[in-house]
Amino acid sequence: MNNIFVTQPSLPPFEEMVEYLKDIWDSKWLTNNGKYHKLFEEKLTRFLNVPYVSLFANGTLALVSALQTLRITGEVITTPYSFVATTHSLNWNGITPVFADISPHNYNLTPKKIEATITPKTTAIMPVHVYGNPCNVEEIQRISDMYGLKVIYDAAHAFGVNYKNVSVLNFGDLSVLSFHATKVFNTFEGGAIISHDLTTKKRIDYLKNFGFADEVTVVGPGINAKMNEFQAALGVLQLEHIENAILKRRKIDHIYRKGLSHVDGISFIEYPNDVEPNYAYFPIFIKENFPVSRNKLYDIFRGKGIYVRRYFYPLISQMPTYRGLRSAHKDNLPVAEQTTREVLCLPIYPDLTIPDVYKVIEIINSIGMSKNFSNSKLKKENV
Ligand code: T4K
Repeated sequence: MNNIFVTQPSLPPFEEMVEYLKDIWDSKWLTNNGKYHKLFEEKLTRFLNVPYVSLFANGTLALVSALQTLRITGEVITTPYSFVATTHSLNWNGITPVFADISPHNYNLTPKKIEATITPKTTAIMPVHVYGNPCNVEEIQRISDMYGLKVIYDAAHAFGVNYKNVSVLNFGDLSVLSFHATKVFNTFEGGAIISHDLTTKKRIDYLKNFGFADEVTVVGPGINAKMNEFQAALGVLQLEHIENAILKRRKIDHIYRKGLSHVDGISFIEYPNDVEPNYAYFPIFIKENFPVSRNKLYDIFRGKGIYVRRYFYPLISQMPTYRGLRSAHKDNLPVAEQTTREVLCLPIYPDLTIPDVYKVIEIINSIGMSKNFSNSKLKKENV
């Protein structure tokens, strides 16, 4: 029995990478803004259609550095419904995270709750485009303008996502990407900060290189967060394949939607018409009228070698490091508390075979099927 994981990295053909490796070996230039770093940064800026990209060793270091870049202090309003790195990046900067609740429609921070959470100590908002589905960027901008707050988007899931025909990375003061192995676009590990003016980009680039502005000038408490030449060369190559990879994800997403739409007690994300998604995840939400609980379904899948995941469970606000915060109290976060109990992310990645997609659908259908519907009918319809 072949195990199926929630995701699997997309990689270019090995032979294509070997040529780049040979070149790096011959040049003996391995890191510190080398030739591939420059090339990847240029190509990525064009591909994403954003003003400036600064490459990073990973997304977490990019988040930590984004906060340093804008000298954020005090309290930052953020979501409990994310990967823990979002809140950790605040903690590493000595900032107090203040959790606000999420929307039951897109699972992102609710602007009204953000506004209600602002105190004199608030300096910024750190929302996450969860599953790559854009936050309510216009409302968040309005709040940021009105209260004089910075906005740093954790856009780790939002590579290539467009909103109203522009990259969602163009909103806020800074956006942070992750190129981790499990992401839509990967460089093994990697990340980036998107900025909107050259002065800010320069400051980011100093900070990720120990704060060096030149050989003798250190402008801040920088860190070593540089992307190396191997990662950058892989990034250049991955860009050639990313559009095809997203198309394959889209096909799987569509099959799941069609195959599960007849099941009572299961809901999934609906993307608004003005969003071009990247199909990074396929979360389903198990409601009370589904015959088994979310955790039971999780166990059933694992028993069959299908390693679905509960992104995001537990909530960050439930973790020992953060649960003592006043804003972490469950009464403050009713939607997040419910969502974390219901979510299950199904496998989705470009090389997932269509028979395996049907296998996943069949397991859910066999438990929850109600309306006279069968998988063979689904296949005949050729969704
Ligand atoms: N902000 C947000 C919103 C994020 O989601 C993340 C990362 C970050 C910030 C931080 O960015 P980075 O610093 O990571 O660049 C995974 C990833 O490790 C993590 O990067 C990601 N979010 C998070 C949502 O998912 P785990 O603990 O679930 O990873 P793991 O190792 O269990 O992998 C999941 C599955 O992927 C495995 O069951 C099999 C498959 N896999 C994984 C790896 C690493 C492979 O097939 N090959 C691989 O190399 O956290």
